[in-house]
Amino acid sequence: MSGQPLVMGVVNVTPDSFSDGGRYDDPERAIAHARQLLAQGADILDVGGESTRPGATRPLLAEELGRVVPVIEALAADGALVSVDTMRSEVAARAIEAGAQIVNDVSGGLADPAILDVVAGAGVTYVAMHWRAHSDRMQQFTSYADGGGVVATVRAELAERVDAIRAAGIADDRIVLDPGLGFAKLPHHNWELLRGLDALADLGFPLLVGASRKTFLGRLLEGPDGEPRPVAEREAAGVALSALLAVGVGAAPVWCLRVHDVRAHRDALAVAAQWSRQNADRAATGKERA
Ligand code: PMM
Repeated sequence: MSGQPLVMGVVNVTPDSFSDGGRYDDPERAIAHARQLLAQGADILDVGGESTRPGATRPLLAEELGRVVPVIEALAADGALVSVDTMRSEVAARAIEAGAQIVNDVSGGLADPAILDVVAGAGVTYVAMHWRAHSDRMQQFTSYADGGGVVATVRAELAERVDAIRAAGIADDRIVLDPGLGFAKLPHHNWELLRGLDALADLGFPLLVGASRKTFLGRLLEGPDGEPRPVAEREAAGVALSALLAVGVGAAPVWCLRVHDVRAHRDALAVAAQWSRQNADRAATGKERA
């Protein structure tokens, strides 16, 4: 592939996020954690104040604002490239004022369509993820049988979002798409999407992938008792996946990986880069590098 994926470090300022719930739920702790991710090589810091784990209930608007705005202000003042992980137009607007340059909307504009106008007006980058319903009921919407399978259906539903995003006036070079791993998906759907990224890349936009610590990895590593591997013990599987995606084994290149442990994923990308360099050298000279 050409170039390495960017690394987006997750900064969840939430008491109940499924991957790191409650560890960074006050702004001071979140800022300290985010600075650590930056020092480990995060290209983007993704600051979110709403947990989207399966079954989660939504915070009040004021709660979400109180969580993310001070964190974004501090990180933007540091000079970091900050994205705000929100589905709310009001939060997106305040986050942009505070210095966010990317709006990461897991609902792709479905939860609050006015978010598209906010993004268009500000001229910032917009990440549109594949989404079907809020987290308290999304796992009721895991049927992809009617649309030709999960890859074709997600592609078609993302294409519809692109139409709405363009209609709101967001420029093509500001749009990023995301398959939405774990959102209204069964474990096998996530694997099919990862193998079918080419079909999504074919829509013509950069891809962001968020696999880090998700349930489908826990299911892959389930124990003999049938219990999924606990969240805190899924990191290595996610790191292996990042290396594969970076090398582009059978799938389209990914523009950005959304991860929790930035250092571990950076290491995976270093291995992938070396691997790709050697392959390129071998192809060019027929020899291996010493
Ligand atoms: N996953 C989560 C939250 N935000 N944003 C994008 N663009 N893509 C994702 O896959 C995504 C996201 C949920 O994971 P977390 O609770 O670990 O943050």
